[in-house]
Formats: sequence, C-alpha cells, structure tokens
Amino acid sequence: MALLTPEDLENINRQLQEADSAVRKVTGLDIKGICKDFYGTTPCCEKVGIVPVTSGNGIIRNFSASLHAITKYFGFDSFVTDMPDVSGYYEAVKNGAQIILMADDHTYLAHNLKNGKIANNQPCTGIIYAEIASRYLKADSKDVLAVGLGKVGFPGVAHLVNKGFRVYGYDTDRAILEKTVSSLGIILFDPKKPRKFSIIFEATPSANTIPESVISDNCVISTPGIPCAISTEIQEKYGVKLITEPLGIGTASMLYSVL
Ligand code: NAI
Ligand code: 2YC
Ligand code: MG
Repeated sequence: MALLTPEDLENINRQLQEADSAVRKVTGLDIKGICKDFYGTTPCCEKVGIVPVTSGNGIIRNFSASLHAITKYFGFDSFVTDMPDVSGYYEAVKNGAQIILMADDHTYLAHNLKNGKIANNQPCTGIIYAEIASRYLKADSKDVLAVGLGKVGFPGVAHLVNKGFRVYGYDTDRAILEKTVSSLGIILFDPKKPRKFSIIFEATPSANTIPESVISDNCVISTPGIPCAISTEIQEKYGVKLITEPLGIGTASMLYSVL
C-alpha cells in the first residue's frame, strides 16, 4: 500500500488551488463543478467528522489536518475528533457528524450515516481523474493512454471504456495488464511501438512512467500517482496540462458520491 507522507501534504490549500485552476483550463469546470455534474449531487450543510486512526503504520502527520482543509475548501462543515479510533468515531457521531471520513493503511472511506452510502478512495480517485481527462476540451480524438491498472487505475479505465473512449492500457505487471485487456476489452499498449496521445491517465507509485514518445504538445496528463509521472522539464517542454494532487480531488469525489 503506497502511503502518503507528511511532505506530500504540505501546503494542501495551494496544491488544491493549483489543481482546481488546471482542471478549469482543461475542462471549463472546476473540481466542484465536475463532481456536481458527474454525481448529480450538491452539498447541503452536511457535517463531516474526520477520525484519526492509529492502526498499522499509525497516524500520518498532516493527514487529518489536510482532510479538514480539503472539506472546508469544498464547502463542508467539518471537524477533526480529539480522540482517534473507536473513541473518535463515537465522538464524531455524538458531535453531529453526518459523514465520517477515516483511513487505515488499506482503506480510506467516506460513510454517510444518514443515507447509508459508503465510498472507497481508490475507485473514487481513479474515476474522477479519468472523468476529468475525458472532458479535455481540446482532445484530438477519443484515444486514451492509461498507465497503471491497479486499485485506482482499473476503475478509472473501466469508466473511460463505459464513456466510449478507446483505451490503450499498459502496466509493468503482465498478469494485471492481460487481465485488464481481457476483462475490459482495452487495447494492449506496446512501448516498443509508441504513438502520441492527447489524453493520458496514469495511476502508478513510480516516477517518470510516461515516455516522451507518447506525449503530444499540449496533451493532458491526469494522474493521481505519487510520485509524479513526468518531470517538470518534460511538462514544460511539451506544454503538458498536468492534473495531479495528493488527496483533495479524490476526497471530493468520495464526498459527492455519498451525498
Ligand atoms: P496499485 O499498487 O494497486 O496499482 C499500481 C499499478 O501500477 C500496479 O498494477 C503496478 O504494476 C503498476 N506500475 C507500477 N510501476 C509501473 C510503471 N513504471 N509502469 C507501469 N505500471 C506500473 O496502487 P493504487 O492503489 O492503484 O495507487 C496507485 C498510485 O496512486 C499510488 O502512488 C497511490 O499512492 C496513489 N494514490 C493517489 C491518490 C490521490 O488522491 N492522489 C489516492 C489514492 C492513491
Ligand atoms: O492519520 C491517519 O488517520 C492514518 N491512519 C491515515 C492513513 C492513510 C493511508 N492511506 C494513504 O496514505 C493513501 C492516500 C493516498 C489515500 C488513500 N491511500
Ligand atoms: Mg487527489
């Protein structure tokens, strides 16, 4: 499980603002607008209780505080409980939380106690980054390169296929690549026979996973992957519109999906 570090979460508000600006340039909508249009939901004073969890590798410094800042950025009334774990859950409910946000090392969830809806960060993140990529106003076709077909990438690719995009998929794990090609009917991308794409979706825990041979001028690279899929030099060389942010876009997707 690739865990966030406190450094990934530094200046989360600035990272969110930069990501929001990039999303607006690419799609014409901000993150709120994408979530509202995609899920058909609008926040209406739901109170969010953020519960720190000490299991496994324990509390990640900046994680709860980042969720507090992220929920406020998207217009939710939220609070972080004083206590962690079971006591924190009890505290959240007793203090009027309607939606619970909490994460251990394997699952980060949003649970709406009022309507019973529950969301997992991995599919919600893959789907929303894929949705943003699919709304690129200046895409030259419906061809998408998808690199990384795991717990985040696979749901995002499934979403793109459902939206009628022609997905070329790649993953260094041959078994995962073949399973995805057969189950979703995507095209196996061969790095030895590269071509240019105007839309690229990446969800891997590796750096520099996107070769220059597939990057077209002014393409969109929509990637929740940490570390970043391309270097700053490559981004500037091709004028890449980079959509990337460590926690907030995925969290917004979770919250709008449980309203
Ligand atoms: P995963 O381990 O389930 O899937 C990653 C996939 O990438 C694997 O199938 C692996 O074989 C493949 N891969 C690794 N290196 C590769 C390379 N060089 N080229 C092609 N494929 C490669 O991981 P998961 O849960 O899907 O997470 C993916 C990334 O997204 C992680 O870095 C994780 O930290 C990040 N993440 C970011 C979020 C955000 O909001 N920004 C939210 C959730 C996860
Ligand atoms: O501080 C806490 O409450 C910790 N238990 C939080 C652990 C989060 C672990 N998960 C992750 O770092 C990644 C994130 C990208 C979101 C999903 N998994
Ligand atoms: Mg995110």
